[in-house]
Amino acid sequence: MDFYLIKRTVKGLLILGLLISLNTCQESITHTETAQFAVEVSVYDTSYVTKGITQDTKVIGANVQLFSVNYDISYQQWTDGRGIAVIEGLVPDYYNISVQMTYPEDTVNVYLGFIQEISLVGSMASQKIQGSGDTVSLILKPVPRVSLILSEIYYNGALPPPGYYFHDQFTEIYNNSAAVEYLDNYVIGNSVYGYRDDPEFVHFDHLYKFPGDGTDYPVEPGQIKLLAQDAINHLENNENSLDLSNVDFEYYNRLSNDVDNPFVVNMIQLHHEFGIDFLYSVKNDAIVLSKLEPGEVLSYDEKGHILVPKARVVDGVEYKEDLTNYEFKRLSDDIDAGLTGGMQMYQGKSIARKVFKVIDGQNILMDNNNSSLDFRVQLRPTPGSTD
Ligand SMILES: [Ca+2]
Ligand SMILES: [Ca+2]
Ligand SMILES: [Ca+2]
Ligand SMILES: [Ca+2]
Repeated sequence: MDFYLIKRTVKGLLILGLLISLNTCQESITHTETAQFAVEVSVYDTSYVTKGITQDTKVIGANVQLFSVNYDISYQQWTDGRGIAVIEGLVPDYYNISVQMTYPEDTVNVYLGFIQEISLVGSMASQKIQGSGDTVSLILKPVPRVSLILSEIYYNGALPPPGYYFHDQFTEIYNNSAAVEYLDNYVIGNSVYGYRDDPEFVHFDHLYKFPGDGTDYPVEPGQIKLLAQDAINHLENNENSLDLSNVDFEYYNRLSNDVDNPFVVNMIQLHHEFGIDFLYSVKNDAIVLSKLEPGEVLSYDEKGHILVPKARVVDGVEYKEDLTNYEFKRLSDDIDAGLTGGMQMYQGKSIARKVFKVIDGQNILMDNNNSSLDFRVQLRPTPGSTD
């Protein structure tokens, strides 16, 4: 079976080239393993889905991706009839592994009796793979379909001049479903580091709520709502920035001298621990969208961070400057099993979801709860568009 190398960046090639030449030079001195090897990744699904379709737990045709932690190389392969992906050309390293499987609507309908596409995902972080004797097994879990998702986040800050301009951050919220959904009762915040293993709650140091009494702020299928840190024309402050004066919502911190565009609806402040505004980190952060019950009262942890029950989380995205740094992730795998970003601050870039497919003219965006798979970096932000 063919082996696919999907993304071998120039940097990866250079490093690999360097490694090979170093190893060649040092052959007479050291005896480090220079040979590349293959590893077998076995993929299982113990849920009703695969058992119902194939009468077995092994998953055939799953997409397996390995990301080398130290060498910036990624590999891709599909599982064969045994539910095993044989991935060749590895070098000893730690690997982040992501697996994704989609059963199309018609398959689900034939075998399970309802019309719905089902996606299964699984992941492992920093798995040590040293040689062909190592084996890897992964169990997949179905991804629940949600309607509203974070489709683009521009957190990175504008290119100079002037330097260090970060007031132009924005967030896109997209209706990825075929039904109207209302932003009323939704909250958005940034998750604090250190609580990834809390099974019950996500801990936030900032949390803001969309206004409305239940049906005041509809989002049509395929429609985007834009939320700015400040809804002004930032081009007046930085020539490489954006005009965000016509967005739908803005963060407004009533405790500071934050700007307030009277024509743009303010988000309601539920919790604000520090800063003049709700500023996303320009390097590392985790943004989470949740839907509260009407009138729901939230509690706090012992450090004063506000708590949202994990059962209310609708979508979450974690980004880091260093994409190999899984060890210090904030979000648990069920919210975001991956990491996106990987860029230096103040580059004027954004992260945006990839288009999975188009149905009746509507972009359906990728949401496997794994931002390593679902997101791409955009050289220029595209507020208001998912293309
Ligand atoms: Ca603001
Ligand atoms: Ca306003
Ligand atoms: Ca998601
Ligand atoms: Ca966009």
